[in-house]
Order: sequence, then C-alpha cells, then structure tokens
Amino acid sequence: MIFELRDKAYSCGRPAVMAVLNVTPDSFSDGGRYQHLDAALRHAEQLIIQGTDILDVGGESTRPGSRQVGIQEELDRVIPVLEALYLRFSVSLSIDTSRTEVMREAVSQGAELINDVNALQAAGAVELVAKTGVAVCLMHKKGQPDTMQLAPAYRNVTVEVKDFLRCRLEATRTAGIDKRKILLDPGFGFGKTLDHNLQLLRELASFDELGCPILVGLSRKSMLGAITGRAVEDRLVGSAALALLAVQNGAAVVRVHDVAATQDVLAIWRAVRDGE
Ligand code: 8Y7
Repeated sequence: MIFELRDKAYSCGRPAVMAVLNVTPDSFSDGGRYQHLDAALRHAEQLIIQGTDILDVGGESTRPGSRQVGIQEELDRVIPVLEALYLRFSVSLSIDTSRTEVMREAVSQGAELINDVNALQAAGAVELVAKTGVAVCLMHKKGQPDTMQLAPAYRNVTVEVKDFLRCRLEATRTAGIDKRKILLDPGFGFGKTLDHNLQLLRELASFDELGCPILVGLSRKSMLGAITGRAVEDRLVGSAALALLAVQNGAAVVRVHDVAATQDVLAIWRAVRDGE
C-alpha cells in the first residue's frame, strides 16, 4: 500500500513524518497583522530542516474541547501561511480543515493533502476532492470536538472505527476518488477513552484490511498524560515511544510536533530492521 505525494512515495516500510504547524490568531496589538505569519514561517523552516515530509497547517478549530472559529477567521489564519510556504519551501503541504471552502482555497494555494478530522462529511467536500485530485486523510471521530470526550462508548472500538472508515472510503469510491490518494486514521483521542486508544494502537495492524495506508496522530496527546502523568510540554519521550509503536504496527504516516526526535526513532527502527 503506497501513498504518493508529488514525486515521493510513502508506505509502512518507508513512513512519512507529518509535522503539525498550528497557526495562531493575529495579535491586534503592536505586532501588526504579519506577526503570526512570520512566526509560522520560522517554525515551518525549523520543522523542514529537521526532516518534515508533509507540513500540516491548521487554524486550531479541531482540538478536543475546542470551539469552532468562524470560516473567515479560519481562512485569514491559514491561507496567507500556505501561500507563503508554497513560495518558499518545497515540502508537501497539508491543510487541516473540515470546511469545503477552506479546502478549496487551500488547494488553490498549493495544498496537496486535505487532513479532515470529519472525513469529508461537509457538503461538497467529497466532490471537491474528486474534482481537484488532491490527496485526503479520512479520520474517525465520535461526537463533536466540544463534547466528544464526555463519555465515549463503543461495543468494540476497533470494529466500529473500521466500519466508519469503510463507509467513508465507499463514499469516496462512489465519487471517483483514486484509492491511492487516500490515508485512513483511527483518530486517537477523538471521542475515545485511554482504553479505546490503547486497543486501537494494539490492533493497528488489522487496519490493513481496509486497503489504504494508515496515518496516526499520537504526539503529546492526553493518553500520554494519563499513562505518564506528564504535562503536555513534557511528553517528548512518550510521543517518540508511541511513534515507534505506530510504525512497528504498520503506520505509513506519523503526525507529530517533534520532528527531529521522530526522525531519530525512524532511523533506529530502520537500522534494526535492515542492518547497517
Ligand atoms: C489528529 C489530527 C489532530 C489526528 C489527524 C492534536 C488535526 C489534536 N489530531 N489529524 N488533528 N489525526 N489526521 O493533539 O490524530 O494534534 S488535532
């Protein structure tokens, strides 16, 4: 199962590192409206130097517990950043959004991948992806970001998540989207308890049966807080350990905050697998 972006091919044997680039809102005070753009570009450059394959640009509307920002606000945050990144760097760009209009603008500014935690369920989203030919990550979540962690319950989380992804995959197939353009993601932390997350990670290899490469986002998530008791800024070691377990269990893309540490983990994993 190979996933192609531009001239590069990724798979569970050659995983990609997707780096999180959160775009914070503009400061209305002294800094002026380009402050966040400057900060985002500097952060992006560091992530690229450390070995980012795909840069995932997000306007912070999808975190667990978060409230939605307005569509114009989301556009104002992410579109200028994508435009500037596309001009300056050759890294593959991903847009983290669930809104069709944001997807459309992002693709016109060079985004090659749509990372949709809502799995293209917005009106017109499947059609937009079909028409533009961009790649997409379909993620499972149960409930909505502001309430999904209240009391998530499943009969069998792995079975239900796979059923949902199979269903969304079928919607993309009906619209004529090439299967080679699709990543699937169990959506760690999105309407899941610690036990649900641990079961999904343990059983990750079984997602192979869906026939698409798997993306996982585990970096700094609250499951690490629950296991180690550490605050979000102290979860580097835990995140690296989870990235290793994810690639060991067949992930083709890992979405992370700490690219250098993740590349070290992948180098060690490859060395043990292949010898020097
Ligand atoms: C994920 C994600 C987030 C994830 C994919 C965080 C946007 C929360 N998590 N997208 N986004 N998979 N595909 O902690 O797990 O980064 S936001």
